[in-house]
Amino acid sequence: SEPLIQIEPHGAVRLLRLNRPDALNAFTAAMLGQLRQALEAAAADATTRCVLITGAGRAFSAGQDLADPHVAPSREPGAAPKDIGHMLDHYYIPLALRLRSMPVPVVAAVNGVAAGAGANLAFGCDLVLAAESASFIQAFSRIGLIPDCGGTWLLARLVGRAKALELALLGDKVKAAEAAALGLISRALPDAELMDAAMALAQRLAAMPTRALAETRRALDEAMRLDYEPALKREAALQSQLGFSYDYLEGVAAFMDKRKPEFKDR
Ligand code: T3D
Repeated sequence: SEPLIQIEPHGAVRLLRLNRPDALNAFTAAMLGQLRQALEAAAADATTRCVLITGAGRAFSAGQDLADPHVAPSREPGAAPKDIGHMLDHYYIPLALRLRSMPVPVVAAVNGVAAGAGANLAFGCDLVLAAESASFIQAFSRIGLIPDCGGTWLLARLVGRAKALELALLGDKVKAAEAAALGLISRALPDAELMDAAMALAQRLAAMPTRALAETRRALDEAMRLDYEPALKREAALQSQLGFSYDYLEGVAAFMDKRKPEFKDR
C-alpha cells in the first residue's frame, strides 16, 4: 500500500511528502510514526543535508485526524472518555523534538491548508514557504482544546503575545500572505512557483555548512530562555567548537582564495 509519508531523494535534499490526500493529510498514529521514522532516517543519513516537507494533494495537513479512534470521543452514552494526552506523549512530542533537533535544516513547503497540529508542525520547521492559496488555522479552540505540537511555545515567540492569543483564541484562518506579514512564516509565493522555490532554497541550504546551520538553530532556541550574558557565553562555547571544524577552515580558505567553498561537516 502507499506509504503515508513518501520519501524522495533529490541529491542532498530529502523530500518528505505527507501522503493521505483524501483526508487532507490529517495525522493518524501510523502516519505520525512514519513521519518520525522518516526524520530519524534523514538524520542518520550522512548524505542528506536538508529536509523538505510538503503535503500531497490540496492540503498541507488538517492536523490530528479527528476520526481516529485513539482520540475521537465516543458518542455512546456512558462511554468512558479517552485520554488524548497519550497521543501527544507518544507521537506529537517525540516528533516535535526530533524536528527541532535535526542535524540538518528543515524547510516546509506549505502547499495548502495547515490546521491544528499541521500548522504547528510547519511553524516548527526552520524556514517556511507557503503557496498564496495556503492558509493556517489554530483550529484547537474550535473543538475545545489548546494549541499543541509546540503551538503554545512557538506562536508568541514568532508573532508576540497579542497576535499569538488572537490566533489561538479565535482560531481564524490566516492566509499565507498575512502569515508572512505577521512573521509566522518566511514567504508566500504564487502557487505555481512554490515547489521550485522551496526545492531551490533546500538545495541552497544543503550546500551550506550544515553543522553551523544546526548549531545556529540550537543557539537561537537556547537564547530564547537565557539572559544576555549567558547567551553571549553560550555563543562563545558553540563558536569555539565550530572553530575546530573542517567547514570553518574551508569557508575561510575559500574566501581568501576567492573560490566557492565545498562544505563537508554534518
Ligand atoms: O486529539 C489529540 O490527540 C490532541 C491533538 C490535537 C492536534 C490537533 O491537530 S487538533 C486540530 C485538529 N484539526 C482540526 O480541527 C481541523 C479540522 N478541519 C477543518 O477545519 C477543515 O477541514 C479545514 C479548514 C482543514 C479544511 O477545510 P475545507 O473546507 O477545505 O475541507 P473540508 O471539507 O472541511 O474537509 C475535507 C474532508 O476532510 C472532509 O471529509 P469529507 O466530508 O470529504 O468526507 C473532512 O471531514 C475531512 N477532514 C478535514 N480535516 C480533518 C478531516 N477528517 C479528520 N480529521 C481532520 N482533522
